[in-house]
Amino acid sequence: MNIMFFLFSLASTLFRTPISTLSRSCLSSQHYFRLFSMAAKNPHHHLEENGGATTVMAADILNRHNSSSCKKRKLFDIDVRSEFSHHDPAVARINNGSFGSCPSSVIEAQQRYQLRFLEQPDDFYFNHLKPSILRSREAIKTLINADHVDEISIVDNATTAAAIVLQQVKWSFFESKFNPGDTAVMLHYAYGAVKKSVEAYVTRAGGQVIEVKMPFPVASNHEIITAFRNALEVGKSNNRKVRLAIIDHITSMPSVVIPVKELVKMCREEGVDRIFVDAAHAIGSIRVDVKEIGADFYTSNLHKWLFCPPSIAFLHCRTPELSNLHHPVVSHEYGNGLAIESSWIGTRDYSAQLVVPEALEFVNRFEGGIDGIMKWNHQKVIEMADMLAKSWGTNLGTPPDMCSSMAMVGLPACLEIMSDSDGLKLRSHLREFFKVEVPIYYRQPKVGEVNPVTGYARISHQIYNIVDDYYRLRDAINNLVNSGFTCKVFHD
Ligand SMILES: Cc1ncc(COP(=O)(O)O)c(C=O)c1O
Ligand SMILES: *[C@@H]1O[C@H](CO)[C@@H](O)[C@H](O)[C@H]1NC(C)=O
Ligand SMILES: *[C@@H]1O[C@H](CO)[C@@H](O)[C@H](O)[C@H]1NC(C)=O
Ligand SMILES: CC(=O)N[C@H]1CO[C@H](CO)[C@@H](O)[C@@H]1O
Repeated sequence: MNIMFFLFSLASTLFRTPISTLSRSCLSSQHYFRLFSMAAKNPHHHLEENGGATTVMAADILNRHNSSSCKKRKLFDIDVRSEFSHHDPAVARINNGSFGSCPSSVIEAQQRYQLRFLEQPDDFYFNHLKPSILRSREAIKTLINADHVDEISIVDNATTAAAIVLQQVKWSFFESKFNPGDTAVMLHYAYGAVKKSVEAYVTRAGGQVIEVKMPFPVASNHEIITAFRNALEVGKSNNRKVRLAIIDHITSMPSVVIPVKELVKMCREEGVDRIFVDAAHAIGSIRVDVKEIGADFYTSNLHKWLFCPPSIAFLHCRTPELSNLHHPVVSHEYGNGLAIESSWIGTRDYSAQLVVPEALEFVNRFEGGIDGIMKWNHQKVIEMADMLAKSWGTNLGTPPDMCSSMAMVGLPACLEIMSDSDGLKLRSHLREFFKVEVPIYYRQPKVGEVNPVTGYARISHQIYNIVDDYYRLRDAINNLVNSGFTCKVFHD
């Protein structure tokens, strides 16, 4: 972005903000209590600085609790806005779960890496690329409590990580380690792209797939654990073996936090060969401890909730020396272990993979770092979901402890959402006429259900969201309800 434009938008935010908004934000946006040491620091750090932990200044801590330091907190507000000033200000996109977000300090760091490469590609390749990727892997290792950096590979996205694991399963069928008809168990709500990958690699290699029918709305972990146990029983029937379990940590649609630790334990007890946790949404939105979870493979994107640019994901492998995993695109490093294979798959832009330390530096400017952000987003998304459900006379799709930084809120039954297509069209309608971006889940009603809630909005909360974003959604829906709108209008 043009630097003048950047400065201009900063200044306009600074001067055009009405006084009433200023005082309101002091009262209502308590979240800026949580942001500190931002204004005092120069966000334009350099590559040479190795991204050590940001030190917290005593004055900032004091100011957090100082109710008369309104002006200072307001600066924090502006700081957050300037970090995200490239976002379209006209849209209340409470859909940060889908594509994530990247602050400008991290984008700038990424651009410095890109320039470094273009300035002197050979120098970058021979002297900087590998150590920089290693630095990102080290940071991820610490973040997810892995034992050794060899367990961490960086790949483009969760879909690629799934392909890596599933191709290995495919080879086990081809090399007769697995028998035709052996099974893979996965949730019915597994991510669409991952389901297609299972079809492409597992089904086609002779495996059978058992889908776990999960209830939604869901009342407790217990319901999921029971459904999973039943699916494992089916998977083992007729002398078959369950070779693979694919477990989402947070399902995408509907969004539900799955009790992975319990399910992994159950799989181990039942002798499941390999356990893959698809945690595309997890890092930065819920606590991740790969040792505690104990799966064989665990992947998460860093571009969804950890403020990295698109796209970067890690794949954690518990026993890298035994697992024989390979990057789906074979290049020079084939056979040198997945982490090394993945770190050079040819000439391309690796910059998104290099800025993990800068993204962590960004989150460390907040009270409590990433844990503080997770706690804050979770608390706020529940608060916003409750507010919406109360206004619409509906309920949440899950109890709060099964929400991450996303929550499912029932939409009024009178909207008559009758299909996936209705949900998609209502979403477009909200975008077009109300400038709200929110994904909508369609749930098939049970037979005989009276006035069923068939639509759920998946709302996200990220640090820059304000309550007005959710009021916009609330009012848009109430407006539709009051005007007698139903999804039938989409059918003509
Ligand atoms: C559960 C789950 N798995 C996989 C993915 C795919 O992630 P990507 O598009 O980054 O490969 C997503 C993305 O939303 C997801 O929610
Ligand atoms: C609180 O903020 C005011 C105004 O910024 C300042 O004068 C005062 O010293 C602060 N008090 C503490 C305890 O930091
Ligand atoms: C995921 O990564 C692969 C390469 O590893 C790339 O081809 C694909 O476009 C990426 N998909 C998404 C959704 O980013
Ligand atoms: C990437 C994305 O959708 N970001 C949006 C998250 O929500 C805020 C507040 O509504 C928007 O300003 C961002 O554009």
